Amino acid sequence: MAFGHRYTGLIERYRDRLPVHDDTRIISLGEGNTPLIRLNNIPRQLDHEVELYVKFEGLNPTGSFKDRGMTMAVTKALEEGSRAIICASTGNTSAAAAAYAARAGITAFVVIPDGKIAMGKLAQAMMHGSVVIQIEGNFDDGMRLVKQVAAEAPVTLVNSVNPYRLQGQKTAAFEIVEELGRAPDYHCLPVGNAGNITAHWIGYCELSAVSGDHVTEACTFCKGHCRFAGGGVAGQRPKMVGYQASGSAPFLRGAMVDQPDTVATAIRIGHPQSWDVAWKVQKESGGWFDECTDEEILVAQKLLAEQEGVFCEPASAASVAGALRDIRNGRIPEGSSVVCTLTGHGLKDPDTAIAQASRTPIKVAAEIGAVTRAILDNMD
Ligand code: AN7
Repeated sequence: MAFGHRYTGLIERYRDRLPVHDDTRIISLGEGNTPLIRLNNIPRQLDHEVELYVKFEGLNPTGSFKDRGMTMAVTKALEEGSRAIICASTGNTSAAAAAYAARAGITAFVVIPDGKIAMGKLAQAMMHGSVVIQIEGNFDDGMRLVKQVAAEAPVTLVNSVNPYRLQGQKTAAFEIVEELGRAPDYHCLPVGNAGNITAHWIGYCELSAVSGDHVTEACTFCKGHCRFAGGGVAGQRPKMVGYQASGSAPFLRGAMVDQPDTVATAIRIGHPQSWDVAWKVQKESGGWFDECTDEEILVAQKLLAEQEGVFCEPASAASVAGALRDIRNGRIPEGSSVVCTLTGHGLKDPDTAIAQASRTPIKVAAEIGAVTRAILDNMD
């Protein structure tokens, strides 16, 4: 990058492919431009040769991929004259909504399930000054309620049913193709509402399109907002693979789940908002949905933290848990390039991390003999 060039977020970066005007006031916190990290230690232990990357979306300004969508949603809400936004959330959407509303100088109302939200996310929503409404119900109840509110009150709904959200989130696919010089063979993501897997597919489709027209059924979900830029590798798109937590896996059950449950609270969602379009993504891309148990998710989270130095939240680890299983069983063939999206940072949920860490702190006296002993006892 040239001297004097300041990265100012993904709308500026991809302005020609996003629905903004020259005079649009852009609300940004410098989101996007996240690292694509090639895993070294984990693949070495596999019998199968693969090129495995993680796109670490936990390094966005509020610690999750939601910032990509929120910069667009809040920018457009402001442009349309809105003074307040609202969302239901399992935590990360509320953190992003709260931060971008603060930046824009408008009010955020966030509706969250009482108790089932990770501590870091609650801290963010509170600290950014949003109005936090805890309901005695789950995310799906909250979603139903905020849709009703937004239909009546002068507040803009910023859940992923807002088409600008997916427009922002599609830019993650642009970054990946730019870095790899091509689309990966497989792109694996955790799935809750299935907005993000859809957004990525829109991004890949835009890049692979040779002409300026909607080429896929899924893309019609952009509701006319996307601009096909082409310029990518024509026709080359990944197979999209979505992993759900077993206790919250409507795409595996083939029907909505009324009492979703999982340690991965971010994806504790039983009634996905992007249900129909996500099935189209799966069919068009030739990918699949699968599920991971809570245990598999936590094992993968710990593996990434201990062996690669990458700390993601439990929901994010579902992508790697599932990918590793599908690499081992050959569903993802040898020689493939695979990108797993790590959707959120591990610091979001310190309680789950501390509860399962391999080593607990060793308490000793503040004295050299005791400290030395602790070190010698724990040398590998
Ligand atoms: C870390 O914050 O739905 O399939 O309300 O926080 O696009 O829903 C969060 C979702 C994956 C699932 N990983 O993405 C919310 C919310 C993390 C998440 C997902 C979420 P979608």
